[in-house]
Amino acid sequence: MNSSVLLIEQKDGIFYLTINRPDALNALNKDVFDALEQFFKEKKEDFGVKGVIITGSGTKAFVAGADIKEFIHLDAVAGAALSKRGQDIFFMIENFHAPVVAAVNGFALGGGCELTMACHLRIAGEHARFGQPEVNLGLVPGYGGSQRLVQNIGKTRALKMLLTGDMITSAQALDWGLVNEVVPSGEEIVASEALLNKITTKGPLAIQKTISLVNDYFNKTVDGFESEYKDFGYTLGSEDAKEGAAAFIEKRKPSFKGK
Ligand code: DAK
Repeated sequence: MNSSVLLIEQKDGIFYLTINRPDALNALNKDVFDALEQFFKEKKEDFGVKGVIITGSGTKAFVAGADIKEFIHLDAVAGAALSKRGQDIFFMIENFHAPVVAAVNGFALGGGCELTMACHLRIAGEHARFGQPEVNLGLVPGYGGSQRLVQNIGKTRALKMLLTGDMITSAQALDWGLVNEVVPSGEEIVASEALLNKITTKGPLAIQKTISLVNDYFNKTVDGFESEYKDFGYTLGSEDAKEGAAAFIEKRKPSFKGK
């Protein structure tokens, strides 16, 4: 599976997705959404996938937003339907069983900032810029930005970003907790790999369940504490937990099987 707007490579269970529309600063159009949806649908139950890194083509932009030239002609009904579809695809990313890292190599604006927030972790290059400039176009965010920005940086800061449309630097994003790490420009992928390589040494079931438990905190229809004690029991009864404890006692590295 490879489309020209989404380049997909794989090495040792880590998938590298590059949004590849450099002439439009990697703006999200229908083809990009189709390709993202296809990838995350196909890999939903593929536990051979240990992690995913999403980045943008070139050095200037991660993703400079939804493709303004594509959505401008839509009416209210079509716009709402498209917004819902984009949200659903971003939920697939947020709920993916393995960690997804956004390697933010430049502008992450509007839909681009929203895409980074659908990922579990964010590594930003020093030159990266984040913003939700929808108000400049007379719009509100359509792919979860009004919700996930508040989750990530709090209401006060989120409202300022959303109401002014101003961009923030990667240093500011780090200070506000929007990204996990800032690295020299050009080192976003290497740093994302290092982070994933650390995570992939842990128990795969525990990683899966941790992602889902943290997501439960924000899911108004479930009780995260209830999920936690159930998942605790589930992981405690797993072969991985027995292997983890045995490895500790025998002073060796665990060999987890994801069972
Ligand atoms: N869409 C389409 N083309 C884009 C683009 C975008 N979001 N961003 C940049 N480009 C294109 C430019 O048009 C230009 O193309 P040419 O003119 O060369 O053909 C090329 O990329 C290079 O851009 P610039 O010449 O502007 O480059 P600069 O370095 O001067 O400026 C910039 C970089 C990132 C500051 C600037 O390009 C910029 O402000 N871009 C737009 C940022 C933005 O407002 N993005 C949209 C945010 S709103 C929806 C759901 C969600 C949304 C919308 C609808 N529905 C469900 C319907 C979400 C909307 C958003 O994301």
